Amino acid sequence: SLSVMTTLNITQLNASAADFQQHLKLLLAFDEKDDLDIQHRVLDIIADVRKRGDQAVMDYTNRFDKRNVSLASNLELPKADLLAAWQTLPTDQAHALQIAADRIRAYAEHQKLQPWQFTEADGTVLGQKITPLERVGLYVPGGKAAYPSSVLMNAIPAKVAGVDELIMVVPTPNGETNAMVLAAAHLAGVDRVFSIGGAQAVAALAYGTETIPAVAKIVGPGNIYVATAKKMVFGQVGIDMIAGPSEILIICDGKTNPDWIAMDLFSQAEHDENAQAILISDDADYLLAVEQSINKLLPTMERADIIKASLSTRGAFIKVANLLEAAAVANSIAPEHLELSVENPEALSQHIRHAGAIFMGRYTAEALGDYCAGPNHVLPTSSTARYSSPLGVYDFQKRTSLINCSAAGADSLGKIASVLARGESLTAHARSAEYRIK
Ligand code: HSO
Ligand code: ZN
Repeated sequence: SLSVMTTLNITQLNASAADFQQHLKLLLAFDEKDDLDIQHRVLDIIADVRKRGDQAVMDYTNRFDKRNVSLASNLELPKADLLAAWQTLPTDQAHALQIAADRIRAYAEHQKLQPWQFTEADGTVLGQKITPLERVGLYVPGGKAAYPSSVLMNAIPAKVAGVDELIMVVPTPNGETNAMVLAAAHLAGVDRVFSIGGAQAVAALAYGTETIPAVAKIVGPGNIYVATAKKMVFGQVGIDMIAGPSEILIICDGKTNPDWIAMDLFSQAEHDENAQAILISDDADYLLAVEQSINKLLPTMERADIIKASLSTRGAFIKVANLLEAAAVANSIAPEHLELSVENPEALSQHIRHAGAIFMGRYTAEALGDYCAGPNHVLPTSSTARYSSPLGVYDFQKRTSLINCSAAGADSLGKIASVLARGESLTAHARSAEYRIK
């Protein structure tokens, strides 16, 4: 059959147009289907796992993953399988995983929250104690979107935080495991792996079954069933952010090789039809040059269909008057990834307030951050960078307040507390404080 690659139509916006903000809003709008049907199914699965435990998990696993498990202990992958996966990995892959893991770990070490305390004049000591979470669950999707890099990015910060037991769940449809995912789990120090997935895995981790231990927090990406289940068990356990489709925003001053920028846009567009890749420049001719690069390079891409769908529905080129205006537009987008492909990225970054990660300068391809630069690739999407941060060691650490009153402190603070407690008509509070007044 004759297939002709038609040229791509990318939305073109001009930041000085009167209706720019309106258009931008439409461009960013993304409705994750709020499917009531899915919610009901997930709710049923969670209730069933709570009620029937292992048997429910086995039933769903056999049904959805086409398995034939009749003994709950068979849901666990032996640790030897992880070691074997690591030992039989092709050497170039093993080497690359090892370097990536080392760099992710070294970066994470810098993120560790430290305990602190200070002493007041009367001897009262106030402080904050830091404790790792005891047990954490890591969801890893099965099939195509099973990224070994995501195993490293989620597991390593947890282990650096000092989490006692890290439990991975990964669906193995038809019993097929992904060697590189298991090797990454071995490298990252995952403690136990269960070959289960979907809402049933999330429910099992949240509430525990006879075989699967309950965890304090569940992290990791998943499909709509997994995301829905995570939202539903939130409160019973902690969860990480719910990741939306990948996003990249590039600000370029028109002096980077347009092929590089086209490929950087592709790199996130290839994740998903709903991924969002946007280019901002103060140079209209440059935007045209990148468009030409896109049309030249697109037919060479393995995932051309996904890239095309993403760029034509959610991609955009935005012309700005200058780089300051570019920074303002970037802040209103609050992208997951922001490339500053400009002469002086330091100066421009001073004007950036909202972004999950900033990639500075012409050499810093966002893809390096996805794998091995060191910082986490689990980042806030869908403008949530306005209020949230990359996944990090701090997400696996808890803070506990410490108060140690001296006798003098109990005296002076007791008088204050007494007044406030009586103002709230809480007499036991008042008297408890008053007993300790000299
Ligand atoms: N860019 C993705 C992470 C990833 N990329 C994994 C490649 N593999 C997060 O937005
Ligand atoms: Zn990526």
